[in-house]
Amino acid sequence: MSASVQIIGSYLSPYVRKVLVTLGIKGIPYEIDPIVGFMGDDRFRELSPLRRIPVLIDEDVTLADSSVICQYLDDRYPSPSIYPADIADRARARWLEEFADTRMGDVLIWRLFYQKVVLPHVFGRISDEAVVERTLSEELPQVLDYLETVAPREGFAFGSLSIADISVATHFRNAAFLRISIDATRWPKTAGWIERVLATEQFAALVPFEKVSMRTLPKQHREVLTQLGAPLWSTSHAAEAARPGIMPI
Ligand SMILES: N[C@@H](CCC(=O)N[C@@H](CS)C(=O)NCC(=O)O)C(=O)O
Repeated sequence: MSASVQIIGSYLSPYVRKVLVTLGIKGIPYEIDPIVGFMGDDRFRELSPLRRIPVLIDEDVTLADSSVICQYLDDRYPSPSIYPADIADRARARWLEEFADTRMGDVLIWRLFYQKVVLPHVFGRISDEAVVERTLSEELPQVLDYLETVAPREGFAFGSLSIADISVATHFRNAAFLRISIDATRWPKTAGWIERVLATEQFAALVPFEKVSMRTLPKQHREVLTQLGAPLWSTSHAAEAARPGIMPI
C-alpha cells in the first residue's frame, strides 16, 4: 500500500473525480482539502498557477491538471494501469480523455454546471437561461452523437476500466446533479456505457460525498464531509470570499 497523497479540490469537480477514481483503482489512500477552485487562497495560487482544481501533492511532487496527475500516478504506481497496453488503443484512450476534458468540459461544466450551480451558489449571480437552453438543445446532443460513435456495446472502451471511460463518465455525474440524463432511445450505446462506468465501486464510493456537497454551500463542505467520514486533509486553502478565475471561460 502506498503512502497517502494530498488532493486539493471539491468532490463536485469532474476533474477532481477523475483523479479520485484513479486513486481508487490503484488503492492509493488520499487526504482531501475539498475547496472550489474559485475559493482558493494565495497559497493555493502558488500550488496551482492556473488557480484550478485538482492539485495533487505526493511528498515533494506538486502537480495541477487532472491529465498530468493521472499520468503521474500511473507512472509512479503502475499497477493496475489505467492506460490500455496496446499503443494505438492508448492513443485512442488519450484522445477520448482530451475530448472529455476539453469539449465535454466546455459544454457540461462551463455552460451548464457553472451556470446552474457555480454562478448562483459561489458568486451569488443568476444564471443565463439562454445559454443553458442552447447548450441543452444543440451542443449536448452533438457531444452525445459523437460519443455514440465510440461507445462500446458492452464492457468498457478498451477492455478494463481506463482513463477513457473515467474521463468521459465523470462529466455525467455533474449532469446527474442537474437532473440531466442520457436518452437511451436516442443514444443507447452511450447510455449503457456510462451506466456501467458509474456503477463501478470507485465511482460509487464517491457518491455520498458528492450528494452532501451538492446539498450545502461551499463554506459548509468541510463540516458536512467530516460528519460523513470523508478523508479530510487538516490543511485548508480556502479564502474568505470567492474570486473570478484567471482563465477565460
Ligand atoms: N484541464 C484542467 C481543468 C480543471 C478545471 O477546469 N477545474 C475547474 C473546476 S471543475 C476549476 O478549478 N475552475 C476554476 C477556474 O477556472 O478558475 C484539468 O484537467 O484539471
